Amino acid sequence: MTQFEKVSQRSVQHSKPAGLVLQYGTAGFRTNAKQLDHIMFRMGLLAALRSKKTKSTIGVMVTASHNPEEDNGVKLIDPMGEMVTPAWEEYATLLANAEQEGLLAALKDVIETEAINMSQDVSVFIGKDTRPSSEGLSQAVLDGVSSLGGHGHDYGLVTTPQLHFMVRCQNTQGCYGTATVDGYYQKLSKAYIQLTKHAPNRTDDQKHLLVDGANGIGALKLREMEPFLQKELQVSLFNDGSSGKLNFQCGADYVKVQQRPPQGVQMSAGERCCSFDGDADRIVYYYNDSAGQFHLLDGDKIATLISTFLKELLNQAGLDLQVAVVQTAYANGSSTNYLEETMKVTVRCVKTGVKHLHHAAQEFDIGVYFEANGHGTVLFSKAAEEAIQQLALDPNANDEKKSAARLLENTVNLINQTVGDALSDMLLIEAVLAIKGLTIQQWDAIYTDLPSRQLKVKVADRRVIDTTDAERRAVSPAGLQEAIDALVKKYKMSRAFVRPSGTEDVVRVYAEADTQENADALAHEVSVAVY
Ligand code: 16G
Ligand code: ZN
Repeated sequence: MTQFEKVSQRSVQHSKPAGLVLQYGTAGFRTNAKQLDHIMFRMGLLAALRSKKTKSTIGVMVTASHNPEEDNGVKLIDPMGEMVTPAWEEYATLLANAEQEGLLAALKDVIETEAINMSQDVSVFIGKDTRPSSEGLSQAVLDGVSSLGGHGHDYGLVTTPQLHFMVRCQNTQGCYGTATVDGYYQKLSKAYIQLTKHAPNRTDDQKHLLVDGANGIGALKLREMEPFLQKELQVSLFNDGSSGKLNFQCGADYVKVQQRPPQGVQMSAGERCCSFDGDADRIVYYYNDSAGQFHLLDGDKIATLISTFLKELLNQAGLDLQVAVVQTAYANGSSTNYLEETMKVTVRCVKTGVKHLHHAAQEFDIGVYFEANGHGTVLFSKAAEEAIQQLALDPNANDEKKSAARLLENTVNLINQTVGDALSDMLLIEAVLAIKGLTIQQWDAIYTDLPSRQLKVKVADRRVIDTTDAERRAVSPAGLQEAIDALVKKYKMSRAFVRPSGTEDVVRVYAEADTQENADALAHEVSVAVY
């Protein structure tokens, strides 16, 4: 049987419902799990082709992140552990939507366009989250890989960032770490323990953190990692999946959108808490003050804490490396202002979606990127990593510089540079707070968020809205931006924008102003203008 006959035969067992059309969206395919079997098989095929093309290991993660438990989805991971390149997102959509009888032709199209050598070996890493549907769907991916004669390595239950990490380890021959879950824990925990040595005399209270695992994979993996941390972090884990439903009234997305603590977490005043999302690539922190008021520390606060820490260390080390922070239009105006005016850090604003932030961050020596929703990481250029390593080993450097360089070195090792990672970000934040001797209240007080409001508006066709300037201005329909400008002028310290969602059939509205009432009113008025 030829390869193509095999694909044809197997694809019948993963047949596509006629007429169903799905897009490889901002973060891969995502919809009700019942509609995804053929997509998974076909993404197995595509991953096999991408592996042949790049002569590298490719990753396929089965997850729908913060979506409800009934949904599922799939993301492809490129050789350096980053998200798959945009041209291949198009092939993904092409393959996904080919009717059953057109699948082989679509496949051959990709092979021809990309001039793929079909005798090349295939290596694909596969992972899945804890959804009940993930098991069957990841089998469908494996089926796709093997019908093109490929070898799929199934990592089973892992977080999305763990799979990204392992793909990078594999393709860099171990330079980045060992491509196993234990290798991941070892690398991160070693760096974390080294960093916390710079914060001696921490009390057990200071080492204590409440974690909301969103009833997902992050909870499982945090339990596994705990022994590696040698009590330098003492976790009380809630929503660990033992009874609650995934992402239901808990998790990072719930906390950020609802601006309230998750269900099922017992927090006392001032206690430091964080929430992961359903595949553990996002994190937000929060606490209740003594008056019972809830305070959220989102991606903007995290980016500020981390970039400040890095900048201080670079100064101490005497290293002339540029730190930049990449944000989206959703970044709170106070954070941008603080970073630019007080920290004198370069700030870049890009379109929503991790791939845009990641890409922009690659342009700097050190690029810190975070979406306000808590997805983010730090990228170090090769030159920056080398400068740090050299200084750490330099026999002529003075102790202060050397010590700063070693801290930077361990920081680099603690960060998952492939993608935002709740476990890695959590350890970094805990280490930074410990080293700087900051409580969560002190961190929160670095700047005060402007009150903001997000709304979504259902319209007949959201694609009539087109934006520019990193989604901060609408270019169509005619007159909309002028209307928004006029509304914004009515309020102090105000800003507002609209953009079509990339994941839902809605238009999103964002507004901020001097008071919560004004932010609410402005958001409401703008949504009326959209409608
Ligand atoms: C996806 C993106 C996230 C973005 C969100 C916006 C990735 C991995 N995830 O979840 O970064 O914030 O979409 O959704 O890129 P929206 O377009 O519906 O507002
Ligand atoms: Zn996620």
